Amino acid sequence: MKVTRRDFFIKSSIVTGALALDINCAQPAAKVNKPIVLSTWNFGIRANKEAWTILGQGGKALDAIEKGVRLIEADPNEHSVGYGGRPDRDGHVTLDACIMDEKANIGAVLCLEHIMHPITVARKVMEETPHVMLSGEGALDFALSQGMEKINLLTPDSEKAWKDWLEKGEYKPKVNVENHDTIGMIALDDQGNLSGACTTSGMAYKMRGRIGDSPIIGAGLYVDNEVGAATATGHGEEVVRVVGSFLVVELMRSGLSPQKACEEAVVRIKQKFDLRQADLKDTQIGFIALSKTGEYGAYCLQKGFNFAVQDKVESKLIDADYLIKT
Ligand code: SD4
Repeated sequence: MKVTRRDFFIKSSIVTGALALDINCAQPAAKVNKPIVLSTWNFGIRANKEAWTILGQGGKALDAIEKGVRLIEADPNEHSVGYGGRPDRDGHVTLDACIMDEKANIGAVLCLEHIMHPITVARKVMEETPHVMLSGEGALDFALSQGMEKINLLTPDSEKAWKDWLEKGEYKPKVNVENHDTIGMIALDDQGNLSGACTTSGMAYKMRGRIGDSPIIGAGLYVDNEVGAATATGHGEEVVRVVGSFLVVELMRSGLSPQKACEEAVVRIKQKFDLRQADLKDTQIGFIALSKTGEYGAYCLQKGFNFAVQDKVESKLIDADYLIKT
């Protein structure tokens, strides 16, 4: 049979197409490290273990992160989250939290008092209301309407520390120094879905009504199920200024690894200090990030921030690398 020039082109393009298809099929699928969970600070080890009771059974990241951070919220010996948290300078323990799932559902509570588990109230805001944020009295009323108990969050320990602080009453919030650590947790489940939670009592002895980054979606936490998730800890005002967690996720979207994205976000924060000629000596900011493939990274402004990772292989605490080395 005579092969015309036209036939030749059709046949060769089919072959080329098939080859391209073959090449695509031959590409090994990117290995996904899942499930995996990351949390800020030392208590992240315990929180991750708690989350793993769900993640390790093939459960949902959303359920795992809520369960994981609740453990720390309920611990009176952790003075930076939930029950036993340091109060504001007038003695009120006010809590901030937010949650985000793989479908971009979000919920947050700001300046919530008297409730043990702000993260659960945030989840209820997400699932039971047409809104995404509730604050103060309204958040408390809502929590009570959901059957949550009204309690005193100021433990004797925290009350004593506050009264000691009042003797000087010097209003100079120092983040790392006052050991004021938020728990941010991000996880990738067996189904390949990401979710995150962030919960805190905020900066110790803050002004009444002060809100940091932690309950602000985009600042304290961000999840994009196509790309990755990030969460922040440290001096909230500085994280809000660059919409930190959203920035990290967007940098990942543009091709940076989770590690490089966290580094770039911290550099961006330092640039804003420089712009204002502000002193960053007593400031700490840390980010952790997790990609859709289970790759992770972390970075902070200065020495002292660590984070916990748990996957199928191990559970470990890692000291994050930092920007200011002098
Ligand atoms: C805040 N980002 O309220 C929180 C505090 C914190 O480590 O994370 N400290 O600004």
